[in-house]
Order: sequence, then structure tokens, then C-alpha cells
Amino acid sequence: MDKKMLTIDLNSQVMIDKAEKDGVETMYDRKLAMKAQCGFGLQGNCCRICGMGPCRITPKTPRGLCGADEHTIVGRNFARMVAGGTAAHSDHARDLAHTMALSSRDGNYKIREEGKLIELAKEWDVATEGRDIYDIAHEVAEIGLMEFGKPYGVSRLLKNAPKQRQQVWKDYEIEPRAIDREIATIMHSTHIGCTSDLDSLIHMSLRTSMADGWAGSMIGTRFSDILFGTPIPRQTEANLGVLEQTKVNIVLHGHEPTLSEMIVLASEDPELVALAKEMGAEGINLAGMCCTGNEVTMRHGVRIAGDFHQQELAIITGAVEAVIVDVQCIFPALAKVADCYHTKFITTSPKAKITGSTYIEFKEEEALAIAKEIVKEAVLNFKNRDQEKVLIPELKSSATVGYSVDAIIPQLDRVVNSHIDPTGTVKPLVDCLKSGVLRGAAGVVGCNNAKGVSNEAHVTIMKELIKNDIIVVTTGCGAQAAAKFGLMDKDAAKKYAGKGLATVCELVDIPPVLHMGSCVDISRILDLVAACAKNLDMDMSDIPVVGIAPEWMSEKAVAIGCYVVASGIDTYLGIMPPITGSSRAVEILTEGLKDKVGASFTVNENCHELAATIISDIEKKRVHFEK
Ligand code: BF8
Repeated sequence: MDKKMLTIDLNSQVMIDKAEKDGVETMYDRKLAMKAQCGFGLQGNCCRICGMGPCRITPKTPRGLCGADEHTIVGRNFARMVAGGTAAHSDHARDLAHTMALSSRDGNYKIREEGKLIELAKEWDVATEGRDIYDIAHEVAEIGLMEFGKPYGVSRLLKNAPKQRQQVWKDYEIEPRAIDREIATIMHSTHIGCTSDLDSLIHMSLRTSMADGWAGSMIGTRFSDILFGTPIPRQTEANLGVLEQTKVNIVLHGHEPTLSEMIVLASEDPELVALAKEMGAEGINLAGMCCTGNEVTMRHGVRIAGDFHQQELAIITGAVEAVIVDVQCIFPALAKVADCYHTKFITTSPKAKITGSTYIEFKEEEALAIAKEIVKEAVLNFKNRDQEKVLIPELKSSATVGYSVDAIIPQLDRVVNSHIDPTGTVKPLVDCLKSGVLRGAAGVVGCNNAKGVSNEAHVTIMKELIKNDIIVVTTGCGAQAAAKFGLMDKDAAKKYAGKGLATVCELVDIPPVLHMGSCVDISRILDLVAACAKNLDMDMSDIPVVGIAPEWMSEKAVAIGCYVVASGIDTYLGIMPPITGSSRAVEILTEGLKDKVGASFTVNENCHELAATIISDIEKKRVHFEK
């Protein structure tokens, strides 16, 4: 098979060819070499939880040594994926809370959004009158940190949901308690000899995922906005073509804005810019990748180099002086690829040390000084670039990004209601949904998965949805696919959208696919859906809104899928999770949950069929508007 057929991204195809010529191995080579994946792993019915195993379920061995059947094994494995994903998102949020606790008027981290902090303080019953803003920040940070380990009570962010949804959570008993407790409970309950009941395993998976969506991720996004600013619409460009021949190229990859915000500042430091010039470069060019890419493009317009599947390919351009990473979604393979070029692969987090990288530990207390040291490493490396090895593919697309909920609301008001008083609410969007000008809304999120063709499902599904007047909001690597393929360009509405959506886009001056941030920022999508449902006095499960993860791959995505379903939003997956070893797990996740939370999963690995199902299901949901 031609490796290039494993991606629809033309730049990636050019880089796959270059890698071949340069003798560099990429994920695409490993994908072809790994002919058949383990069938037990794919079905989720291999148990490695205790030392008597691994136990694999077959018709001849229907139980593991302890007697666990396929339903227990699949359920435990699934629950542990949810715990892993929730831990990753929430630990990210914890770091932001610690950063807010460190914030000070003369330090590296300041409060950028005082209004938002006050709003959150009031929501959390923190006194604000006559107090110094940093005192308030420190108290809010402490309360945020308590959400991880408080001994009693449930997430304080649940009350942002419509009251009907809060009741569902109460009735089904999935209101999450302290975030760490939910994760620990899953790790305990899935230990040998604890829970074997599948319903219970799925129930705790949903409750733990709620600690991700309606606690950890919400804290992550809110604290990031307070510290670094709430995103507003801005222009950017996306794909490997944003790397520059004449500048020091730094790729920022990973997740947490605590590091990337400081790198952005450091890259503007006049001394470092002068040093770049001394090295013969015209300046410093930052480019983002994966969710860090989303964070810095949403807040600064930093251009997007690419998505999860392009991390090796960026280095293969031969034009990258440094890849700077913190945590999550970083291929260990980057060390080896970087060795084939002059690129420095710089790891910074004690939570993600990678063999073969250059490790420069990032500490929030000395944030800017360390960021400058890291950028200096990159700048000094420019002289080692071998021009003969450089090939920067040409393609890049323009995109408008930065659609936080706070940015969407005034955008809707500014144009639609220019002749009347602004509503300051999501009412204009709700009116478009109710009238049928927009048939529905979809959150298309998640990763790239080598089980399919990179970017194909994302782009196919998004194009189908917007053609059918379904507005798309997106985060994560899905957002980067949209940006790369021109779907976030304001002209995209004319090219691809149906009449209703195109009219709305023109009136309110937005693209048909809205970039709402990183995967942690799916909390923004929850906020938006909750605001629409509240405006309609309906449950979130009754409005024509869906979640879609066409190319998901990470445990974080499993946690996300679960909290989106728990929020009453039907969720569509383009990749089958490892659950098919248990017919009951498949039944509960794709059907049974409907009775509990009003939503469930649908899986179809054919993206055209999946898009058709989504469109038809959205139409069915519209009956609630007719009641
Ligand atoms: O959190 S979409 S590949 S980068 S997991 Fe990772 Fe998936 Fe990309 Fe961000 Ni989200």
C-alpha cells in the first residue's frame, strides 16, 4: 500500500515522501509494518489487571482465572480509559489552579481578565467587595484546588447546567464528587476482586467523566481565560506551510498554556530577536501543534503547524530549530526523528520525560527566565540548519479562530441585531435553530487515528454537516483539520454551506466551522449548549445538538465522549472503542444509556454513512421544537 494514501493532507504526503528519501521512519511506516493488531486488545477482552493474567476471552476460555467474564473485563478496561483521560485533563487544570495561586502583580503570571475572575468568585461565593484582585485570585485558586480532593459534596460547576439536566444527574447518581476521588474510585473498583458488574462499571465511568467535563476541564478553561485572556476572533493560517525558510522555526506542542504563554512572550524578547538576526535569521517564527497550538492560536493568532499526525512531519521539513513540548499526545518517536535533523526536541515537564530529548524543566516560579532559556536554545540552533535538507511544503490555509462563548455572543448581536438592542445572550443562535434556518449544531472534536486515513473523516463529516445547514463548533485536532482544509475561512460558507447556514454566516460574519479551542475547551461547548438549552427552558438532550469524534484515539477522548453523553448529547464515533468483546457493553453504550441520560453513542467507521445518520438524527431531534 502507498503510505501517502494514509492521509488526505497534501503537505503530509510531500513529507512522507521526503521522510522516505531521508531514510526517516514515521508513524505511517510503523502503521504499515504493524500488519495485524491484537484482536483481544481491539475487542477489549484481554485482562492484564492482575499478575495471574493476561487472561484472554475465547469461546474455549470464557472466563479469566479469577472468573471474570468478557463483560467484566471489557467494562474494567473501558473504565480505566475514562480514568486515564479524566486524570490527564484534570491534572492540566490543577496546574492552572496552582499557577493562579502563584499569580501576582509583579510576577510572570498576572490576572488578565479581572471581570471574569470576579464573576467566578461571585459564582463560588467568594467575597469581592473592596478586596485586592490578587487576594480574590488566590482564594478562587484555592477553592479550585479543593475541587480535586474535597472530602464532601459534588462539583460546584454542575449548577451551570439547565435544571432539567441537573435533575437527571441527581436521579442517575452521576454527580461527580472530588475529581481525584472519582479517578481513584475507578482504579480501586477495577482492581482484582472488586467490581465485576458491568452496569456499575459503566455508571462509574460516566460519573468520573463528569468530573472531567463538569469540573476539571471547566476549571482548566475558566482559569486559563482569567490568566491569559478570553479568546476573541482573530486571523491565522494553518498547515506545515506556516514554517518559514528565513526564520528560526519553533514548534510548540503539547497542552498547557502555562508554558506556551511564556514561550510566546520570550519569542518577542528584543534580545532574543536580535540574537536570531545575529544567527542569520530574519526573526523567530512560532508555530503551534496539537492543543497547545489551539491555545496559542486562540489567544495570539500564532499560526498552526499541524495536528497530532503531523508532529514528526514538521521535523522532517528540516526547517525546525526546536520542538518544545510539555504533556500529552507527544510521540516518543520525536527524539529519533529529531536526531536525523538539527532539530532540538525539548521536553519540559517532569510528568512527560522522553528518552532522547533535551530536558529543561519548566517551573512556574521562574517561568519567563526558563522560557527565554528554551527559546535561546532554539535560536542558537539556527546555525546548524542544513539548507540541503530543508523542504517546507507550500500549502497553508487562512482561518478565523478564537470563538469562545464570550466572543460568539457579541458577534451574534453585533450584526444580527445591529438595529435593535443587543441581547447579550445566545438568543439569536437559538432563534436560528428554532426557525430551522439552522437545522442543528454539532461539536466535531478529537484526534487523528491511524486506523483510518488522517483527516478524512473530520473533513468529510464537517463538509456534509455544513452543507446541510448544521453549524459546526470544533476543538482539538479536529479544529486543526478544519483550519487546514479551509473550513474556518469566512469564504468557506459560500463554498460549502447550505443556504440557511451561509446566510447566517454572512449576516454575523463568521465561518461555518467555529474554532472553540483545545480539548479541555470542550467545556466551552458544554457552556454554549447549556446556555441554549436554558434559553429555551429545555434539557440539553432535547435540542438538535450532537457530539462527534470522527477520528478519536486518546483516553481523554473516551472521557470526553462519556461526559458529552452524560450531558444528554448524542455522540457519534468514527472509530470503534475496544468494547466489542462484550455484547452487553455495546448494548449499554449504544442503546441502554438513552434511558438513563437521554443520549448514547453511535459508531460507524464509514464517515459518509456516519454523516448521513447524524443529519437524520438531528432532524428527528427537531420534533421537540414543535411541541
Ligand atoms: O487533547 S485532539 S490528539 S492533541 S487528545 Fe491529543 Fe486528540 Fe489532538 Fe489535545 Ni485532544
